[in-house]
Amino acid sequence: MRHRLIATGVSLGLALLGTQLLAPSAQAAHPVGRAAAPTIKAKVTDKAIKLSTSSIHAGLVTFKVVDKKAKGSAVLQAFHLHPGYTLQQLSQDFGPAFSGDTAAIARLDDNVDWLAGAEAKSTKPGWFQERLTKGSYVFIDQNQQAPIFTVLTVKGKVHKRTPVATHGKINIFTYGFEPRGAIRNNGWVKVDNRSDQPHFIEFQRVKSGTTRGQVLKFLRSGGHGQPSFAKRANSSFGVISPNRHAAWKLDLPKGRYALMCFWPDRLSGMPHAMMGMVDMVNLK
Ligand SMILES: [Cu+2]
Repeated sequence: MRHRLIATGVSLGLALLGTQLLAPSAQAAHPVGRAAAPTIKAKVTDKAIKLSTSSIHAGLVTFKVVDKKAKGSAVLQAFHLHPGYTLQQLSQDFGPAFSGDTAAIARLDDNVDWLAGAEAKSTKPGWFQERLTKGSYVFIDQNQQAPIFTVLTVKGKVHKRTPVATHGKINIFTYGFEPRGAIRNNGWVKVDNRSDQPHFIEFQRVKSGTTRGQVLKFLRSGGHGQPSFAKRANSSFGVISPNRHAAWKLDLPKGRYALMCFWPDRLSGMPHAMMGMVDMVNLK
């Protein structure tokens, strides 16, 4: 079972020393009828993240993540920095935060709007849909150490666009997930962070009958090696801030999955999963 930590940010500062991303100047919105959300393709290679457009009007946007790396999957992550907090500061806070430094965790939680993301494998793209308002958004690959990022400029007033049809929902609380309705193994699910901290979701397939207790016991024992209950399939949904929601497209085999979050806790410094943020769901 993977314990992926977000290490990318550690090196981000090399590229954007002292840079601060601020909202661009206002631009008049064009009145249009309600349309489907536009799709931005994000191609992740070992050297760059390329978006199919560098600017878009505000509103719902669908992201299609394509993994073109030599090896390993790509986890695209979108975020927006609050004024006064720079990519350099973010990059300096990542390492300590994932080592349990609660002051660094609090800065990551309070100075960044985490706007979800999705994992793409070489064999299948990742998809997520998010409502973006005017501003500058940074995209990184969680699975990459190199200082690679790109920026999307979102302009104008929010256009009303039709959301994707979702099946079921995953509500996120501190510290747990509440899967609702029939979540499909191959389809869109709504994700709603109703808690007071950022979280992400790791889906890990497990053998049928595996219990939450078994998964927790394994994690708390240090999570070494491959547990007997684990199966191969997995996917992850990016970090999402409190009071935000998004949609995520699952493309996994039917079966039983453990849902876990390893974001560091601002009170204890521990990854949330160690504090019990593990739940089970059956995908049909
Ligand atoms: Cu969490």
